[in-house]
Amino acid sequence: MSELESIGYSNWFKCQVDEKKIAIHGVARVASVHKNSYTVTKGGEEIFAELSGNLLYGTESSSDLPTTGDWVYADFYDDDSHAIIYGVFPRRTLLRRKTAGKQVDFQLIAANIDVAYIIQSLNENFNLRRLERYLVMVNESEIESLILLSKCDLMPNEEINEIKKKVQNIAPQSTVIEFSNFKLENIDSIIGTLKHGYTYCLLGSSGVGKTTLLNNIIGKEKFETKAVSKIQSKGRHTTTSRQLVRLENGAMIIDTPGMRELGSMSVDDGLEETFSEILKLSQSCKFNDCSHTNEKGCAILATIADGDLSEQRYQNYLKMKKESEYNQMSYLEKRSKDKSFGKMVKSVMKDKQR
Ligand SMILES: Nc1nc2c(ncn2[C@@H]2O[C@H](COP(=O)(O)OP(=O)(O)OP(=O)(O)O)[C@@H](O)[C@H]2O)c(=O)[nH]1
Ligand SMILES: [Mg+2]
Ligand SMILES: [Zn+2]
Repeated sequence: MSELESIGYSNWFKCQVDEKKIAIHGVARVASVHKNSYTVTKGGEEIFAELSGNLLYGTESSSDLPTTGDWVYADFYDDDSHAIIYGVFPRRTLLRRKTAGKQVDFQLIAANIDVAYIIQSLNENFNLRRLERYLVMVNESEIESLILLSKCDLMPNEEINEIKKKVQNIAPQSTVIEFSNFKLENIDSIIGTLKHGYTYCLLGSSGVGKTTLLNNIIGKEKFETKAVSKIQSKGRHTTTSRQLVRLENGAMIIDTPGMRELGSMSVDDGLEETFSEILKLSQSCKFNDCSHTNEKGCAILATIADGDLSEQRYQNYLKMKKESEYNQMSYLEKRSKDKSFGKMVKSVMKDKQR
């Protein structure tokens, strides 16, 4: 296996190669993103990198610029001490969220992730609705998800089991593992889910214990293999940027800064997958165009009435669906909508003045 293959350069990416670019450039993976620079790796040391002028000034959307986990075309200089990036490979998966504000703009979280670890702490941070939001974001990109409940040292077992049941209810397909960074509980089970050549991402609010978990994983790995890799020994994972870390066992993990709030997301497929039982129910409503608000024969309302579907979960679904519909409109669509809204307001005002 080549060095690139060992850091995730699979056949999928080889098939996406741009023949013209590959003829004149090398290939590397983005390990971290900084304000005006990047680091990239070919499997060994991280290499300082900058964007070519064309890429920097010729790119229309910030979403087309490299993010952590991206595969890029690059030239290397002075014994691989620095590099220039010329282009970004198509992404197999992409984690992104809508930025605050009216304009349709996305903040990229990471690219080419195979599995996302969604982390919530069992004590103060636990929130099913927030978990649903993360699941939707992850499902939208066909990334597998695993749910980790942190700080289990702070909660009695019975309560943990109650919470796990609730989580399993909204995410029947996902594996759910409770763990403690302090007591090192289930850290080995988590390490057991990390596979060679795969890329993982730690997601969750600030303070849930993502970085502590990563350090525990690295620490355990070092202990068990008694080998220290160059990247790991630097051991500085200040979580202000997204950093790709390569483990001894060949898995890669990206730690991310905690997200304050998870903005509305561009979703649809993700919604359908996360709320699949609601979608299924809607197919047995009596009327095809059922709005699930007051119709007789509405399967969703009946299920809520029976207590088999939580009203809150349904409301969260409706809210996210609305957000998603708005987000899926293009910028121009939104502007014209806002304009016609403006016109309407004006004409209403005129009518009033008459
Ligand atoms: N009780 C308890 N506290 C923990 C555990 N894991 C982490 N903490 C504490 O939680 C705090 C936050 O941990 P971090 O690992 O920095 O959290 P993070 O998710 O990386 O946060 P950001 O980088 O801000 O996104 C620290 O004070 C940790 O000591 C745990 O298993 N149990
Ligand atoms: Mg952190
Ligand atoms: Zn209905």
